[in-house]
Amino acid sequence: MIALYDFELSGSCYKIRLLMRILDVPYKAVNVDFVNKEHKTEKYLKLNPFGSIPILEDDGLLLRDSAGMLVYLARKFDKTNYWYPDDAKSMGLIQQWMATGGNEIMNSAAARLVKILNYPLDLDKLQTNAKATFKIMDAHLANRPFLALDHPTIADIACFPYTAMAGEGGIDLAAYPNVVKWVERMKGIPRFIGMPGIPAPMAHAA
Ligand SMILES: N[C@@H](CCC(=O)N[C@@H](CS)C(=O)NCC(=O)O)C(=O)O
Repeated sequence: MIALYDFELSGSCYKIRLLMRILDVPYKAVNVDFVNKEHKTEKYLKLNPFGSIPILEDDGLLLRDSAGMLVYLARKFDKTNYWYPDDAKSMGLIQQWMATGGNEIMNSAAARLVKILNYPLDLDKLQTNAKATFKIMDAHLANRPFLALDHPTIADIACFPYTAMAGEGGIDLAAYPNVVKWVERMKGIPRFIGMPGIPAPMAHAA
């Protein structure tokens, strides 16, 4: 069975929990004591020398990056190819937003770490960079429902958590109304689950 090295408050881990829930993939969660830096211990650095979570283990395969995991899970378990269609155009569009989710939007993740775990990082700079990204996303979402295609894909999942939780990093999403609507649209996905900081709508609450 798949093992996900997981921490409840991690938006990166949540990306994987969300897709596995949507695709109904059974897995075992292994809780990592992130606050006490268990992911930096020898045991975990053997699994992921980059010292981050999530880590996913499936049948001898080890994956250490959420984008790689989303691709792997969608390709392996989504028989309809809905979440990661395999034509060239869709893949290009999806990959570029997956990269945004792993790069620019992580400014929002880091701002949140400063606010909730006192990480010694430049909050002002992180917030400024995150806001610049949300401004671009807001313009992009003005005339389309989802980031890459006309339906949700793994690109939306990659960008979702740290956008939805921007407020926890001191960034007010109200300035980006199309982003706010997209966040709500994401919450309407069948089988959607939330996490602390991203409440699921009542209809989906387990
Ligand atoms: N590229 C990685 C990065 C994930 C990431 O940044 N994870 C955070 C937790 S949400 C982490 O483990 N950071 C290491 C640390 O802060 O010590 C991915 O997307 O999986």
